[in-house]
Amino acid sequence: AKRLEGKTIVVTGASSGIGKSTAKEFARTSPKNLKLILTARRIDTLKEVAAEIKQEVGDGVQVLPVKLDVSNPEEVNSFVSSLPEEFKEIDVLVNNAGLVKGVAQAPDIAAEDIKVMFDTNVTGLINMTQAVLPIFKKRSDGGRGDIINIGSIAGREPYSGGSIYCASKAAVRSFTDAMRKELIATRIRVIEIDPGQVETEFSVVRFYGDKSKADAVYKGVEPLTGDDIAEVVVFAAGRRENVVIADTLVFPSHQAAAGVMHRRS
Ligand code: NDP
Ligand code: 8X3
Repeated sequence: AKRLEGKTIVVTGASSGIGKSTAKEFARTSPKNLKLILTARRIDTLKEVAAEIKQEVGDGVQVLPVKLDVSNPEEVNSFVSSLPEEFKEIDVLVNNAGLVKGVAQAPDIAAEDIKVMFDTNVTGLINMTQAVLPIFKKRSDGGRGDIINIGSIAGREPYSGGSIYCASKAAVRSFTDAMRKELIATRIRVIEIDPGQVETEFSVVRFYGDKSKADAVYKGVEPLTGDDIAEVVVFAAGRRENVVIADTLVFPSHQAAAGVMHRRS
């Protein structure tokens, strides 16, 4: 917790699921002088998350909710310059915002779904990284700071009905691995955390708001929670500076691959 003291942390997609849990876990772990910048499209929900954090850990943590659509390059470009002065020195960027749309297979995948998945999961993550990296690179030793990218088992193991989502997460993985090599002469840590099945709003979004279809995904299984992944994110950020938790795959105990799940009937 001491290592995180005084840090400025950005979490994208902090209005729900893994991102919301991550924001709370940082606040709980290091409630002293932490500066949390919470971003997502739903600003009202972010404000609720900020209030919950304040209520839980008190005023040692400064929380700034910022409305930001990572798929909109103009919004990402103006993100850093529009931050209040005391929040500009970002130390940790958690690129978590992401989504899946549908289970359609080629040639029936809606153009809009393809676009939103790539614009958010890939281009959004890359643009956020490019916006924040100059802040890291100005620091000593060639640069300091953490980029923590939330990938997925889907990026390692493509499955039918998920071709675009899987391709988007494979792109995250390639971008992350290349960047770690590019930044080898710096103290910037490039970290990827790949969850297996986590119960969040993920499946509700996949099924365009159909809660019963989403619930069916988790029927008879025991998925991870957002908090489980949040603990891994905060652990990685809290290591000694020379320790890079470069690449982590996290399953619930009844999952062994993208499509290998033990289901109680
Ligand atoms: P949720 O749907 O619960 O949360 C997704 C978050 O991303 C929301 O806060 C949402 O906020 C935000 N988001 C979506 N689109 C945008 C956008 N254009 N700009 C900014 N924020 C956006 O899902 P999860 O918590 O499960 O997902 C988080 C990450 O984890 C994603 O990258 C997902 O791919 C990954 N993941 C999830 C797994 C799972 O099984 N749940 C497994 C492996 C990886 P808002 O709508 O307010 O913008
Ligand atoms: C989410 C995991 O396998 O449901 O990234 O696509 S999966």
